[in-house]
Amino acid sequence: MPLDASIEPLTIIDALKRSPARIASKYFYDNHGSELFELITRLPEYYPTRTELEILNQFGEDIALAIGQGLTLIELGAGNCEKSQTLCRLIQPSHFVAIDVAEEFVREGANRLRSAFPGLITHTVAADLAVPITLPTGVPYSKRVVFYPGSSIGNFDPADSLALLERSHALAGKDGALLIGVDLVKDPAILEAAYNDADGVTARFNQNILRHANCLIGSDFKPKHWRHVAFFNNSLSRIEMHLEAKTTTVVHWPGGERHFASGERIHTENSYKYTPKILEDRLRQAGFGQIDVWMDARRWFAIVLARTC
Ligand code: AVI
Repeated sequence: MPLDASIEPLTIIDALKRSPARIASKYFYDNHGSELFELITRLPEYYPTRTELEILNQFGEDIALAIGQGLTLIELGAGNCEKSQTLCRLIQPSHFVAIDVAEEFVREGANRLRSAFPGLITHTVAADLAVPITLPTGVPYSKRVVFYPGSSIGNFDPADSLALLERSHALAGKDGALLIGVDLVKDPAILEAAYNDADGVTARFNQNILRHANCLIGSDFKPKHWRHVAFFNNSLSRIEMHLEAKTTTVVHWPGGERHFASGERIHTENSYKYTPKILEDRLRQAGFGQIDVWMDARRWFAIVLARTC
């Protein structure tokens, strides 16, 4: 299988050699992984996507009033730009900037948004959120709202999430804001069900990372030989996803190999669950000022508007 030259195979291999082994969660999202994630968002057990939309629909007018109109909307990890459609209807931005690693995917999404909102000036930026982002010339400097929906902040460890919030603060500029969706701490049974759906879609999503690794580093993982494991780690307030070897197995790649004992795990994802207080503290640490919070009636999810000054 051809190796992807834009990925550094060594980074993946180094992480695989560690104990416990890791594969970074960004490698979930090849084409098939992105399709599986779309399916996850529609599962009955996976409440975050629909709860966030519910909050946007219920409090849309209040949110729009707090944000204002005619500004520049910048969506992080925009994907197909679907979430921005609802927001654009509410706040009628003059400019829209879609940022995502998947350039083609995001360009199609931005095109769809332009057709739905004639007059909207759109820009796309292919960038990894883990590093500082430069916006194209032509994006206004003032009245910027950075939009980061879907609780994707949960997939960053505390230090990295702070760094991302600081970068969002810089991106929003002096008179800007961040509008962010965050999944909240709740009954572990509800959390664990969301990552262990009855149809096994999340299990396939998790196993697919091995197929993607095979493409990227030329390894010979057999996804069926790995069991999906997901549980809530209460002390770290996060869902952890792992892949557990069903039997003793050896995985090879060009120039190396790794032995896994039966039951040994590869850690593939953390999904941190916040309390409103922890989120607020982190936003303040990143430099944000006034904070407004909207939640659903069950207090399962929050949409937060944090102003830069
Ligand atoms: C993208 N991210 C917010 C999802 C989450 O819930 O952490 C990824 C996911 N992993 C398993 N299911 C969904």
